[in-house]
Amino acid sequence: MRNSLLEELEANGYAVIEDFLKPDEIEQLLEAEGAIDEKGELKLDPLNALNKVGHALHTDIPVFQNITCCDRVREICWQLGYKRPAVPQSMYIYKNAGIGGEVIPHQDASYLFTEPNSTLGFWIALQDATQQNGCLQFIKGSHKSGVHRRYIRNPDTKSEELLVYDRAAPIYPQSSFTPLPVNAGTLVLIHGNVVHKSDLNRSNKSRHAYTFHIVETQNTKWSEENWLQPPKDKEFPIFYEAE
Ligand SMILES: O=C(O)CCC(=O)C(=O)O
Repeated sequence: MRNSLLEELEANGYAVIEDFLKPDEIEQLLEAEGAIDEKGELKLDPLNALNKVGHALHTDIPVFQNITCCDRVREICWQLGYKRPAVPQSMYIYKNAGIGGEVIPHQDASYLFTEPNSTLGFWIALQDATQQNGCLQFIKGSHKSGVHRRYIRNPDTKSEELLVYDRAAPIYPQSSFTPLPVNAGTLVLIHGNVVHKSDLNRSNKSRHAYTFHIVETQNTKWSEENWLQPPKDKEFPIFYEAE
């Protein structure tokens, strides 16, 4: 692992670690979601296939739990200075061939807000992610511009809308995004404030990914306005503690 990880993350708002997963680990995660056959083809009718599955794979499914709390993840937490990170959520994103939906431009901290900001996404490609099948795209350096809007529990408790944005969606020009094609097994670290998105998958190749987030718990407050809250009187699972 490189010493420049923190520098890369601080400069761009994301950092790339190739070959983070070994081929047999990729296979285990692909098989655990059961939607593709041994040739890598989708087993289901694409129209019935899922878009994503969440948010407790890291606690409820052993193969995902093993990757989420593996030594390589702990090493990254250590390198980036996390003291006692928790994992509030995880997701398997399918982005299936021909139908995989667009993920609109957003900052993860809009949804998983802490004070001070500590949200970090771990996004792992389980299949090659290309410009054709909807790889991630980033506005480099946008993590330096604060959190642009938040998705919160509606303070108007009489409203039928339980969750609302506190501001309108900002407009980000397409020309400001840099596509990030990566091979299967690559880990992309995503700063909580960096603006990113992914386009529709119009190609004939699916683009599966496993992603989870960490947040610091030491001297850091998880917002009570976040849509996601830990079970009553419990913390989100802690997978690493600095000595
Ligand atoms: O996998 C994707 O296409 C988008 C993932 C993403 O934006 C996220 O995990 O925050």
